[in-house]
Amino acid sequence: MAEEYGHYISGEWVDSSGDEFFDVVNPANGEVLARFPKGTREDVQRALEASKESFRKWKSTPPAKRGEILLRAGQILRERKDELGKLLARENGKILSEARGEVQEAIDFFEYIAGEGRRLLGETVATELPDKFAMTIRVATGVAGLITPWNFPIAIPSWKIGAALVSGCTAVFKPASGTPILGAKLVSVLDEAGLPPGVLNMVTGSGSVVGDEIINSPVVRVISFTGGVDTGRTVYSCGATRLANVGLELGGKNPIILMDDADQDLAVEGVLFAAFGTAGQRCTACSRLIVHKKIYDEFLDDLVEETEDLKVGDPLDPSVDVGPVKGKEQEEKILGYIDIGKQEGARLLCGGEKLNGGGYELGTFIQPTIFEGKPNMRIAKEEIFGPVLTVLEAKNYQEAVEIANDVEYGLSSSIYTQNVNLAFRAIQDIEAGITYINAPTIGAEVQLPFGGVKSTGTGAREAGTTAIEEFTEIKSVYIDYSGRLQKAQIER
Ligand code: TXE
Repeated sequence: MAEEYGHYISGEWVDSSGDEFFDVVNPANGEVLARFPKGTREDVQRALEASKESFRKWKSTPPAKRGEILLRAGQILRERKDELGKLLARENGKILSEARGEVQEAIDFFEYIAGEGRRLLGETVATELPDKFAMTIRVATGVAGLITPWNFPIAIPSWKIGAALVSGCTAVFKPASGTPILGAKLVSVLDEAGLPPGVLNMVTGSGSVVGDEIINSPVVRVISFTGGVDTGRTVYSCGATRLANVGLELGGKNPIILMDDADQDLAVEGVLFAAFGTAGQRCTACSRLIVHKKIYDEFLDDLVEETEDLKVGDPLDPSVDVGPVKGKEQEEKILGYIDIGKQEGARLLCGGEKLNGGGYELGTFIQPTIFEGKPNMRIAKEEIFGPVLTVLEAKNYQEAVEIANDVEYGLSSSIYTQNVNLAFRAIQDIEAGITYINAPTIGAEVQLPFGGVKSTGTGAREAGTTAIEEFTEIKSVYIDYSGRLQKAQIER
């Protein structure tokens, strides 16, 4: 019998006011892993009320104390890494090594952001008037609405929750309905670590009901959202009507540029990992490979051969390289793009089919697919979010960068070259929030800011030294101890 969950409100696991549930399904074999309530607007209001009630006390809790709870939670996650890794592989479909890596990312971030409890740095600033002192301090923004996608069921929630809580915000958290289990596990770990009731609340359910109630609530002062661009636009416009702070982390169409002097053996490994790791379902996945014409044919032969050797199967099987895509909807979307690629004249070099038979029919498995295409094709412009790589030829560096930048997204990017001058030029020229040199487009570390430009986001950066900027406001403070009225800028 699949485990049945409730919502987490005011420190308790409670029933929904409604009586509808949804199943969480293992994409590798259709196994029902758990049942969660389809939250109602009333459930969200209860969670918002709890967040609002606990905000004053939480924001005045010494930040070091707030950080200690996150540190404890990180330790508990460390102790449970094996159990959570296996569960994540079954819930999301990513292979076990990547699932364990994702749990590690949550551990790393909690341990990193806990330290912010002893920073939350401000500045002292010289004033223009005598006997007057000035400084800035960071203050918690307020109740946060945290909405997360299915591709990183514990890491992305940990980024939002960790930064919000250490900043002094309280929160209502809504995980994607495809992967709420690891979100629930993260919440229960924080509960066990001593998080006071009402500080963090979790309501599961649809984006159109639960998500919509959160983003439209006047109680929510900051919304942090990761998901698709279309939904991101909806979230942004709802937040804008209330002038709420909105942080968006959306899609990507991430390029790897391969120059003629690249270390090709290194590059093949990097492309395989970035294009087909997590079955291509990372916002930082490499979905475009731009290859210098001098090495194009030779590299492509090698890449196709290596790709055809990738083993697709059950994520818990240690010999498997690529797991299933996350469910029927994703599978149909990806297969739809493969058809579009064929129709618009791209040359299919390998893959291109759904895997059936031999147990594959129980899940949603797609062969790692490589197209040879042209920059103006839809498969070279639009986010497919699956194991589909489009290869493009460039005659030189200049053309490669022009192709790389000619999409609406700007999240991650990479160039393989031995030429240090070219590497630094690419760092300047490529329009992206992240650039790797001689490494693939995936593999961000939690101590650096994460986010993108153009349609990838709204400027907010998660993780790293900037993580708290999404959840704090700067207050400027002037202390006049002259005992007389002093007027800045005005002649005496
Ligand atoms: O995202 P959605 P999905 C891209 C990727 C993928 C596409 C759709 O291309 O194929 O987005 O994925 C909640 N108000 N990325 O369906 O629909 C929803 O319940 C408030 C890239 O996962 O945007 C879920 O919790 N909330 C991305 C979250 O928003 C709403 C990772 C994301 O759902 C809502 C994931 C609404 N009106 C997908 N509608 C990345 N950058 O990694 C939905 N939601």
